[in-house]
Amino acid sequence: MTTDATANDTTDGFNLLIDALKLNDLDTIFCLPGIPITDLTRKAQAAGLRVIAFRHEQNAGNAAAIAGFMTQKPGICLTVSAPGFLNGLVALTNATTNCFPMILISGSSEREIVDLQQGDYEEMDQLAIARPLCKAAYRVLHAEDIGVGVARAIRAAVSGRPGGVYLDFPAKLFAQVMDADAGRKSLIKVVDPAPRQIPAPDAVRRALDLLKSARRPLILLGKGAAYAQADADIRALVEKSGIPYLPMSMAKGLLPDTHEQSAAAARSYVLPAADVVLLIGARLNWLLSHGKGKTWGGKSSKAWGGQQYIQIDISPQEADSNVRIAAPLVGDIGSCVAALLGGMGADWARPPADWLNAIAERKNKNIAKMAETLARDPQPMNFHSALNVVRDIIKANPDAILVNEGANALDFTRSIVDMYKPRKRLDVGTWGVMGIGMGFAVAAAVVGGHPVIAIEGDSAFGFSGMEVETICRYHLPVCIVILNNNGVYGGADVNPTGGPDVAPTVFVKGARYDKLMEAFGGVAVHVTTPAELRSAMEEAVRSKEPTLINAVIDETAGTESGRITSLNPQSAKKK
Ligand code: OXT
Ligand code: ADP
Ligand code: MG
Repeated sequence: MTTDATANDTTDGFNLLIDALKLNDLDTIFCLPGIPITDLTRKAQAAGLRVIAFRHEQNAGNAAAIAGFMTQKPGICLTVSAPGFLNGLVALTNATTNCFPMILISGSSEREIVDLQQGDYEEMDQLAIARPLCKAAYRVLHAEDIGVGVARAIRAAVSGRPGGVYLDFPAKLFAQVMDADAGRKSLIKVVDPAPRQIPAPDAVRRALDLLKSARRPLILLGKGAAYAQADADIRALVEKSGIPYLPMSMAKGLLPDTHEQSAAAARSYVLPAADVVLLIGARLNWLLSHGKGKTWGGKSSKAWGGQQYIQIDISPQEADSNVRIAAPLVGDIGSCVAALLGGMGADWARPPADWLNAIAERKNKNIAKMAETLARDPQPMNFHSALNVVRDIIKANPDAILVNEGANALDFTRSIVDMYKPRKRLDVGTWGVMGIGMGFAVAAAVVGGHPVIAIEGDSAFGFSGMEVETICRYHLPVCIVILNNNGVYGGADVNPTGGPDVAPTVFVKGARYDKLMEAFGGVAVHVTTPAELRSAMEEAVRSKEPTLINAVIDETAGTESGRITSLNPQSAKKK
């Protein structure tokens, strides 16, 4: 240990940082130790914090980000300097893109040497690099400023639109000693870090007037709605209004997917057909065709764009970012939804029956078609027959948290596996980024308190697969199912030259990912049928043992890029 601050009347940078986190109820650190933060991780553990050490900083960062999403408290990620910092930065930027609150704290080299570019150990001007890639970035140079630095980071992460914050701690800071009493007094317990933002009454009235005028209204729930933890009021708004709703991927389960007002199974019908759309914590970005594009999936390519929008968002700059927003409602979702509910009155008329009937007709047709597909038992197993099992397991265990990444593995899971409770589906988010899997799974198990089921494409898993060791080390109740189709989107591509190299999307055929779990003492299962998958998953959920199931899927069952094939330049040209 490097600190001399053993006397009762002094403290140091290490202890002040730990105390500042504890004072603000930030009790978990996701990290990867090394110079200059190794002692910090030890001391934090000794001080009673939960310290979860990873094998790669990106996974620790992803864990912090999703812990932030699940708890509304900034997740803390701690890394070493330059390379560790850069590894964590992808997760910090992804968190910011997704509006998840997290704080990346990185040790850094000596300012004097970095600024003169004299070649310090892991030299890098980290603050300058982080600043454009996250919501806010601060450096602390003096022990007496640690309290302020942590307080500013917390406020920046969770107030307004949540996001990622970088805190730069030069190595020398940790060992700085100061008077203990002065140190205590320098710390700040942040009061009301994410203040409610009450929408203006005229904005509420405007929104209600527009909603009332709709003939074909639709509510769109985004992951902001899931983050806001206003679950009861959101459900009350949907049910009192009688308006059909569509959940974005991570908003699934905000109301049970089996809810009669869910229009998820008629998605490509309702989006172009709706006349007024109420967006709750969802941006009109690429995932919603920018509010003017075409629906996805290839079959229906009907353009949409004639809608009028009401948009609830905490960011006053979000409205009009893609199309005109007729009624922006700026405020926190809890306050906005409560205000709408309060203004609806007892005489609120439910949407016209012809709209509801038209949706029901499409929805029932799609559900029947899905049931038919799910009932098949092809050899080899395909995405549907495997995910039919996962669907049943989640239905029987609605508290389980589902982590999901891949392309086909992602898209099929989203539409096949119903969610029943809020914030139970964690996935690739706004960027469609691969590599969140094991970081999310670890954090979900640590802060979620329920079994975790990670449904992974074999490519997706590879980005964070080494964290299987972390899952075993902390003995976490995580069941990983690898939908193994031998590659990126599938394994059937061939090298057109006939040369010895396989095609770029193809992996080793018949790879046994279960052996990776075996190496670290977890439960490893190899399955080729739905029945085997079912019994392995049931046992994993029952036993809560770290489990990896290598599920062999027909290598021709997927499509290029899953549901978003049209985003490939080549495919777009072909259309
Ligand atoms: O209405 P229609 O008829 O259209 O039908 C829809 C619904 O109505 C219906 N539905 C239902 N029917 C019946 N019953 C029920 N309950 C029901 N629910 C729905 O089903 C359809 C579909 O519904 P959905 O999904 O709601 O609607 P839709 O139209 O698809 O929604 C549009 C979108 C855009 C909102 C949605 O598709 C979406 O959210 N998509 C996200 C896509 C995404 O993010 N993909 C990940 C990125 S792909 C690519 O980038 C990959 N990479 C490159 C890479 C990345 N990403 N990152 C990094 C760091 N490096 C590289 C890589 C490497 S993916 C990838 C790996 C892939 O290989 P893997 O092995 O991992 O995975 P496999 O593909 O499995 O091999
Ligand atoms: P999705 O991908 O599910 O459509 P997005 O990430 O695009 O969701 O949108 C989330 C939106 O929610 C962001 O615009 C963000 O500003 C907003 N948001 C996040 N938290 C809150 C909150 N507590 N109150 C209001 N808006 C919020
Ligand atoms: Mg695959």
